Amino acid sequence: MTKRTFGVIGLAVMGENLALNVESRGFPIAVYNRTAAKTQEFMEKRAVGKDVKAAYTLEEFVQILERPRKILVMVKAGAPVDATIQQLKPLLEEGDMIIDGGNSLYEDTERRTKELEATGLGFVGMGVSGGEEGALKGPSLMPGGTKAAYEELEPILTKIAAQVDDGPCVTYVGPGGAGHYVKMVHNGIEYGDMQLIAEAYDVMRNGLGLSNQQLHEVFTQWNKTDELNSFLIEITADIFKYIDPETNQHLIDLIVDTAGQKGTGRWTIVSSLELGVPIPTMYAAVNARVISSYKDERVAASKELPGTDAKFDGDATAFVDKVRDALYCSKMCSYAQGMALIAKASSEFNYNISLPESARIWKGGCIIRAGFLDKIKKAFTENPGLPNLLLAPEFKQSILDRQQAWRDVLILSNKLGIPVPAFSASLDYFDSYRRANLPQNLTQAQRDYFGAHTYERIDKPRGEFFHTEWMA
Ligand code: NBP
Repeated sequence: MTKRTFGVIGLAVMGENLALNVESRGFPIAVYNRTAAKTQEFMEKRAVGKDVKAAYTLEEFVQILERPRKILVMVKAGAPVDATIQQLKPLLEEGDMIIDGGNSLYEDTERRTKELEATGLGFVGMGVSGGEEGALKGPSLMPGGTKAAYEELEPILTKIAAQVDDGPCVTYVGPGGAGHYVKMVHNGIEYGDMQLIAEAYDVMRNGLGLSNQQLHEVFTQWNKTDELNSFLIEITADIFKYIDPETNQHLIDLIVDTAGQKGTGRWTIVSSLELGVPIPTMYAAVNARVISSYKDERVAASKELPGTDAKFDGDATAFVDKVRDALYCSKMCSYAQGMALIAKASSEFNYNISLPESARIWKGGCIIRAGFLDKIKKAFTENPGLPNLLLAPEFKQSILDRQQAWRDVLILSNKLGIPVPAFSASLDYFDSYRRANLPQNLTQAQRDYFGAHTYERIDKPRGEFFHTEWMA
């Protein structure tokens, strides 16, 4: 038997599909899963006639791989990744490489990279986005870690990744945990996008009174626009037309309004707090999922805490365009926050991440894929030192042209009592960022008053600190 070019450990939905993707590009593969029955099932149901060899022990698995061994670990993030690495390590030889394609915390990836590089092995922490379908047909890949290992893997990764007009959706992101960091922020942005779309839906459904059919038409139309064309808008349009075969009703109306989460949104927020980068849109999105989970309390509170009887009495069709503008403005703010977070992490952790490349590899395959990412790529290519995406000429003009509509949507939502936390957080971000003066002069005065924390003065050079005995 010829030795296998690529090995995959972990045959759940992602591992299976990535394995088949690699095989379909002409690379002989080996597979292994902790539970042998799953391996058997995969071989019988999905690998028939394919160049796949199953191994039932890790010893057998490493023996059938050509050297240097290239092993993709696609198991549940956290302890299972460490357990798998510890079992593999004694079986590998210098130059072999492990790729962790799970949603691992970048700090874990940092630790694992150091540990494996110290033993002469390569370690690539690779964010994978695109879900089941992307894994099979072409995901967005965000690999970081051992550079030499990435170079060995590049011919395979560039073939299995999604392909867009300017190349495959993969690049070497940076050392250590850089790949998983960018994947984490991708997921934070995904939370933001999904929440913003949910708010647009709420305003249009419960504020303007649009039907599911009308919402289907609106999102279909939005998906044809330069600004909003994206995977998430496309699937949203589909969702509004889906009829539940059991009840013959729109399925969307039958789904319980509590959103789950697996933790990458929370990690993004924790990191942003540690690095001191404001990402209020993503924070609002995570909080919105959390409060949605308080279903029983909300149902009880809805009987105790009435809002307002106000109704929308304008032209719904015209207002839909304002909602579209509010969504686009908020989205620009959310991506501005995400890119700023990546830039800060890159300098703090010496990741040397290219912002145009980060935007480029999200153009295809992943959940946040959108036409608009090309504009982000261009903005950071034209001005690598851009302090904030909102200052790039195109984004600046887009937001200035739409800001009144955005404010009108917030005014209406507040009037009707419809919560729009991510729209609001985005507008507050915009209004805070664009203001030369904020009220934190008062915060400083208070801090100095009760804690002698000192303050700087506008009529003295920055860096000179003053304290006042306020009680005197
Ligand atoms: P899961 O996250 O559900 O993990 C299941 C796999 O982990 C099985 O192969 C299981 O083996 C293995 N495993 C577990 Br659990 N504990 C193990 C251990 N101690 N040692 C060895 N193997 C162990 O699979 P998934 O949904 O395919 O996701 C895989 C990774 O990709 C995750 O990190 C996930 O967050 C990430 N991801 C998922 C998606 C998605 O759309 N699902 C998208 C992007 C990234 P067993 O069969 O023996 O139990």
